[in-house]
Amino acid sequence: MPRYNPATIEPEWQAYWDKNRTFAAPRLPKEGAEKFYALDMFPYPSGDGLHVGHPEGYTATDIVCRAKRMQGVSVVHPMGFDAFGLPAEEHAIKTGEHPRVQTEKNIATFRRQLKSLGFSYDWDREIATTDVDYVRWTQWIFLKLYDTWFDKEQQRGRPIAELTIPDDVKALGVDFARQWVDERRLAYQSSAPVNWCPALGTVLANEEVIDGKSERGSHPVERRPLRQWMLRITEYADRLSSGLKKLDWPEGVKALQRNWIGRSTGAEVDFKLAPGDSPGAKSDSPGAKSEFPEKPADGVLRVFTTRPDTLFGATYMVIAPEHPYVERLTTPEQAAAVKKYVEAASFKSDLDRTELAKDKTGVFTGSYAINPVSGEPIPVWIADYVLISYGTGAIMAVPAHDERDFEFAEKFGIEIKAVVDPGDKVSAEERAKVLAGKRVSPEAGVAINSGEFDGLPTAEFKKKITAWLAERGVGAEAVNYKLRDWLFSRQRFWGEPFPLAHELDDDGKPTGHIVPVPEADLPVDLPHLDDFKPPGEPVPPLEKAPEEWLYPVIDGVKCKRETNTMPQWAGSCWYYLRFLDPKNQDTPIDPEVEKAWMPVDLYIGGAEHAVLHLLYSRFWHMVLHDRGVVASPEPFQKLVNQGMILGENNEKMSKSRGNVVNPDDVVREYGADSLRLYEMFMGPLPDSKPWNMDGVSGVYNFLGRAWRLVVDERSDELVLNQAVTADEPTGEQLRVLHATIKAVTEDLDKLSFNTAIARMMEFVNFFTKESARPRACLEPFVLLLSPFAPHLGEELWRLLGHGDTLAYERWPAFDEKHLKQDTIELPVQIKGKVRAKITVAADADQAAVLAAAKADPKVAELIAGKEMIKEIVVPGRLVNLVTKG
Ligand code: ANZ
Repeated sequence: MPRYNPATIEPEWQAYWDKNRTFAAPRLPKEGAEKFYALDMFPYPSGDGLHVGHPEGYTATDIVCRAKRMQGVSVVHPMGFDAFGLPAEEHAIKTGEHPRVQTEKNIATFRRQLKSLGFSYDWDREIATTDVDYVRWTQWIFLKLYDTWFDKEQQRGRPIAELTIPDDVKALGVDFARQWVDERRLAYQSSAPVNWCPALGTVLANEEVIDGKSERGSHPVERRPLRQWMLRITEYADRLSSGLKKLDWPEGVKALQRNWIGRSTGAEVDFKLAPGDSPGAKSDSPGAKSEFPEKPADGVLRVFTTRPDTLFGATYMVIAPEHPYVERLTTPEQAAAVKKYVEAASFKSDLDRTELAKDKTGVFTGSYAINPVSGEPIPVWIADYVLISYGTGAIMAVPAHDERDFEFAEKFGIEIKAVVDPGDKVSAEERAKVLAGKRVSPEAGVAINSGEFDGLPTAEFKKKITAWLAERGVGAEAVNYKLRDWLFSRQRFWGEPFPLAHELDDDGKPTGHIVPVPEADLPVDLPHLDDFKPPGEPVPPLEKAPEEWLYPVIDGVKCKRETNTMPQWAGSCWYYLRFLDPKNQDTPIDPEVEKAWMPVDLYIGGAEHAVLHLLYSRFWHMVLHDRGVVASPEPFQKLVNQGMILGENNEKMSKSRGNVVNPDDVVREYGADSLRLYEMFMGPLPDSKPWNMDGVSGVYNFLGRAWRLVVDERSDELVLNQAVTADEPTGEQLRVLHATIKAVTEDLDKLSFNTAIARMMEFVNFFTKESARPRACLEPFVLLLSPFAPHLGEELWRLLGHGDTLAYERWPAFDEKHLKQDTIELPVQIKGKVRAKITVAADADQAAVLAAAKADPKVAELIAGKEMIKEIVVPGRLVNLVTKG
């Protein structure tokens, strides 16, 4: 009758843990104990509920946490919800129901599901990014980003005219001073292109645009410039890159982050525009010594190049279609073609424009610029393979040595002039082609066709030419990052409002001044809307907010609130901090608490967050660190990416394929312990693995065997199996137990859960065959099993006579001495014939083995009175005694 029945055991233990707050972590780590902060990437509470991919990483951290608690470590293991986002807003647009209502329903489902899986979260710490109290501190942090310079320079609260800023800036007046200060803020406004879909009447996120069309309905999407908020993450590019060194993260993720940041070194070079549009006019080479100005002078095109050594081979220039000089450089004859080209480019995303394989397109402006080293005029083109957002938005094109330029020059018949001889880096045939301008060669080599610099190796030439340009004030060393400032505003309703407003003049027009909402007035909550439909223009839905929300008076100043909202990334940038001090009303996190618990010791989540989330949150953390809010320099010390769980046929699980496994169904049929154990047994945590229901039933059977090891299934009562004894374990039983403890403990340290489970299976197989199963072996085993199958663990522990939860029982220790086989049996030969068998300690030395052999009664009888000629002991194998006669 008392069969293993997770459906009754599991809810009981879940209720017990809840009621007793078994996993509540203290405010500060226990004194004298090691601390451990385990973090899961918190889920977005979608309407579909939990997916089997979620419990994979969640089970892994949970196992580690449960084992650590038993090892005396002070553990904090929180959970919450990343709850802003599009689907709730779309639901609101369709039904008119406030996104908060939908979000709360979804959170309730997720919470129920997570609890049904027996995770040892400290639920007292639960937060959702949409909680008004959480939003308050997200806004508070935004203000820190906005005001950084003021705080750093201790200028807060001073009027512009009294700021300590350079005199030459001050001399230019208040507006200029304000601009100077704004340039030092980490949050600033800028016009950036958005994906505007006229048919849907809404702005779309990049993920919602596929090949220039809306994901929904496949309508054309335009890129329209819009005033936006940006975060100056580029200021932290270097630290974001160098800080990776010290982190225990997968190398692949580090490489992705480094590539994303993409540090490039080279030079900026100024090209003077040719006077008029005549290609004949040769200008003077730069002569007089001068400084390279911070911004290019009027009538100068500045480029960024990683190969200043190829300057003599620059046969044309390209500016991005968005470059401010487009109009100025376009001659009347070219105007129509340029207009058409620029418009077409506005429909393309950066990705569409830069993919190497794409056919190069472009249009000539009709104007020329002067190559600063040769003094030759070269044509200026507009082409969309040059991005406005990188470097200076303009390039010198060197078709002989750059692949994109080569393709472009071939297509448009532009001169290709080799200036680097690749030497023997390529075949003789190839080299001849390069030198003749018939092949592109990006390799380094030796300078040719470069005047006085001929013969210099590339690296040396780079340094020399950069110095040469700098001396003449037309160039300087420069570093560029692929990383761009973070476009931080969205034209959405369901996000955090910015804690900012725009000052209005008496006529109700914006003066251009920004008024931060005072800290004491935070949070700025979202207003009530009757209609969530997008406004039909590329403006935020909050433009339709009620007047009393939209037009506040702040410090006596009439304002209009900022109507953009923050992106979903904002909330996930700092949730790990709030988890540590979720109820604090005075600050986002008490510094004492932060210091004691941070950094996160183990962060597990999907590889899809390898770049953005981890970069954004590190950026915020560094800013908070610089502002003294947190002491830790980095948030996540160790990161592990779980692999993807695929459908049975090795395909991605998706609704359209109909192969999604619902964890609720698995729990109903097999129980949470089986789901947990199965997901850990599927294979190594970082690997992708296909789902297989037979596998679930396999681990379910294993748990049933573990149950029967302890419980008498044939009895009507829930009683112990009669094989469970108080006996001393045999040597072999001890050996199996200690080998299991050792393997499981070490595998846990390596997060190698599947192998740990395999060892526990061996244990169960062995003890199932033992007719006497000493408690001294079963109890430690139950403790070992409990992090993996916590409900079963608790239940067996109780049946073995313990009143309380095992959550804080001491983790079993292993003793090396039991790992060896205690005794061995050896044959004893006399003159080559086996006469007896002796049992000796496995590690007995030769003398002891020999003594034991001679002491055997039979042997003693046979050798009595005989002369010994030879005594041979082959350790571990045999003893051979050779006697005379
Ligand atoms: C001349 C040249 C010659 C270049 C040569 C390369 C090879 P990374 O490594 O990505 O930093 N570039 C600069 N700004 C650009 C922009 N906004 N859009 C597209 N391309 C741009 O590469 C920098 C190189 O990419 C620069 O060096 C420039 O081309 C191009 F044999 O200048 B190079």
